[in-house]
Amino acid sequence: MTSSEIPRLYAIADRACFADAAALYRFIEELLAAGVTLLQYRNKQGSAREMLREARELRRLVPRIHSKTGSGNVGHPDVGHPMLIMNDRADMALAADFDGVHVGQDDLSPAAVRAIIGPDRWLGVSTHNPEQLAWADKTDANYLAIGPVFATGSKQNPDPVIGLDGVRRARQFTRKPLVAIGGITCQRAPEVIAAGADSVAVISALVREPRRAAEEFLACLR
Ligand code: 3NM
Repeated sequence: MTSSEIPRLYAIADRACFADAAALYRFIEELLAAGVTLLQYRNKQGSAREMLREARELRRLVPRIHSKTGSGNVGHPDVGHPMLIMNDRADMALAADFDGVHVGQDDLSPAAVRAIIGPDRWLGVSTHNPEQLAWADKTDANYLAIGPVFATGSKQNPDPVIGLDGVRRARQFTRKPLVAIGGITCQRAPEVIAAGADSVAVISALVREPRRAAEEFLACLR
C-alpha cells in the first residue's frame, strides 16, 4: 500500500461509545452509507466471546463488495471494498475474517502479528513519538499511526499531545502511510492532512450523527 492508497478517513467504532451491540451495528451501517471505506472495531472491555460475536456481525455488515452506492464508495483501489480492521487482536481478526489488525505498543509485536495473519491482511501500528515511529517504520506494518494529535477523551492514559508539529515531525520518519489520531474534528482534519498525515482516524467526532459527520469529513478531505 502506498500513501495515496489509504483512505483519508479511518473511522473507529469503539464499543465503549455504544449502549448495546445494536447501536454499534447501526453506527457501522451509517458509516457505510456515507461512503466510509476504512473501519476499525475497537473493544477494550468486552469478553472474547462478545467480541467475536460482534466482529462476525460486523463482517457480515461490511461486505467484501459493497454495492449500496456507486463509484464514490469504492474502498482500497486494489480490493474495491471497505477495509475492516480489528483492534489489538490478531486471533479475532482471523476468526472473524477481518481485513487487517491494528496493534499498539503493548500488544503483540508487528512481526508476531504478521506471522499470525499472513502476508495479505493489513497491519497497522500505533506510535506516540519519533522513537516509536522510527522503530515501527522498520517493521512490515502497512501503515503507521501517530497520536494523540489533540487532546482526546476516548483513550485511557493517552500519551502526551503531539500537535500539528508532531505530525510534521512524524512525516519525516516514514514513507509508510501515516494515520493521525486523537481529538480530530472535521474542522481540524484538513490541517492535520496538510501537516503530512495521509489519513485521519476518528472516534468521538463520528458518534453523534455518524452519517452526516462522516459525509462532512469525506467532503472536507477530498
Ligand atoms: N489512540 P477521538 S488517541 C484510540 O494516541 C486512540 O494512539 C490514540 O479518539 C493514540 O477521535 C485515541 O475521540 C482516541 O479523540 C481517538
